[in-house]
Amino acid sequence: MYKKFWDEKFETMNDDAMKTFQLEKLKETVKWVYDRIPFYKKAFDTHGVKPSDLQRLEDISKFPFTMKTDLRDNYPFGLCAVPMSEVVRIHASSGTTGKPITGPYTAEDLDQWTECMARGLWAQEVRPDSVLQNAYGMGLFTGGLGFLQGAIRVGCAVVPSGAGMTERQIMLIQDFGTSALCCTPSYCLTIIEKAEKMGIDLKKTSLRTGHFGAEPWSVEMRNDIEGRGGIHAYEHYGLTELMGPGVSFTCEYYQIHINEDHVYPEIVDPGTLEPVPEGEEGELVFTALQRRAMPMIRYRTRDICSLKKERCKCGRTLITMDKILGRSDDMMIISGVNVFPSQVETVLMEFAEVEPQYQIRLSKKGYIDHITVETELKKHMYEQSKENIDNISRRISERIHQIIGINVPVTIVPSETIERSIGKAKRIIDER
Ligand code: DLL
Repeated sequence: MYKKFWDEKFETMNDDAMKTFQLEKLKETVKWVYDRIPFYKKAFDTHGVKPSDLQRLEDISKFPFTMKTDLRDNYPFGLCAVPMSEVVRIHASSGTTGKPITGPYTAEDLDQWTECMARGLWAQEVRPDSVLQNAYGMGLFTGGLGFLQGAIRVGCAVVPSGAGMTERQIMLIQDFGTSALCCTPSYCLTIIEKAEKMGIDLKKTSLRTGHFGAEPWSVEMRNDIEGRGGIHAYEHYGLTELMGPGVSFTCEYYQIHINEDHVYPEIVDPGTLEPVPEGEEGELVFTALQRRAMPMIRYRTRDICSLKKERCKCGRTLITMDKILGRSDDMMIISGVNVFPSQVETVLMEFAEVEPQYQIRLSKKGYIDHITVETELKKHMYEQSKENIDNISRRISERIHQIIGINVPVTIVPSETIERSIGKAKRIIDER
């Protein structure tokens, strides 16, 4: 019999003990950065706070935020607290503009990250007898090596297939008896679609679990993946600035548990930057509790979600977060309404005729911003009369209006014209 939890002590720690642990680590961390990183010393001094001002957990709100721009301004290693001789790995996120965000790790940081990954994978049924196919991009991206390390620590058989070469992924699933597939949800859809085209039913393979993350995806998308892939679709969340994946993970009840002994979460109002009451939506902010190379203090993730401290049936006491609605950078304001691509996805996925592939195109007509949603139909549906197709796009448009409250034309594009993703799907095409 395998143990139920990877790290029972922390995963089931009671609230008071966790708070005491977090306070101790927070105190250490703010002192660590203040003493070692000129950026933080200046930021704290300008803000009029000292490490000794942190006496209770709530005192963290006295400290200044750290932003992506701070990382850019201090690129590549200005926020690194240790000499390069103590750094053993450097990851980076590609970033859409300018220089990447760097993520240096000491040996101890790597070990803790690995523990966080093993903890998540263990919660998700991965065991020494599992065959885990890791189709996250290997390289600077934290997804590939993060999952690799965690899986090695669990002791399962790892197939480091990397992202892409989809037919080969399917061959490996069949030939190697893959039971666990790790990739982005959009890449899993690409794999499922390809398998269906090849006449292979993934439900009849040894595949049992998916370990998805790195991009927003709706519950409806998850249901689609589970139904067509015959798997339980688990989730991971994280970001390069904090460690990569490993910040949080779902249990069997789809609750996203945060490794709160490693990262201290807060939700703030993105406008006022004041903390919001528990359960309310806002921007997720994290402070690293145990990192040495590049510990972030109150890092503004730009991810919109909420936190819940409820008893979970799985027995873990780790605080949970809701599914990420989207990044505030991806939020569109349409006729005064705030809209995230994931909300459009939720509506699209209500329609059985629609392929789970879409793009939101933003363009300019004169001075006016114009938005269209482009999606595909299931192949046999697309082969119908133009009238039927127009009818479907009108119905989707009406439903978007009903649910989200915005008027958006929906264009049905020919099958397979939307580029299939092998990593993070690009949902917004901004032509303005
Ligand atoms: O995407 C780390 C990761 C790899 C997480 C593999 C999970 C699995 P970055 O490239 O730095 O790191 O991108 C981080 O991706 O701020 C979110 O906006 C988004 N993101 C990550 N996981 C999820 C998720 C990795 N489960 C950014 N749901 C984050 C929604 C996610 N968004």
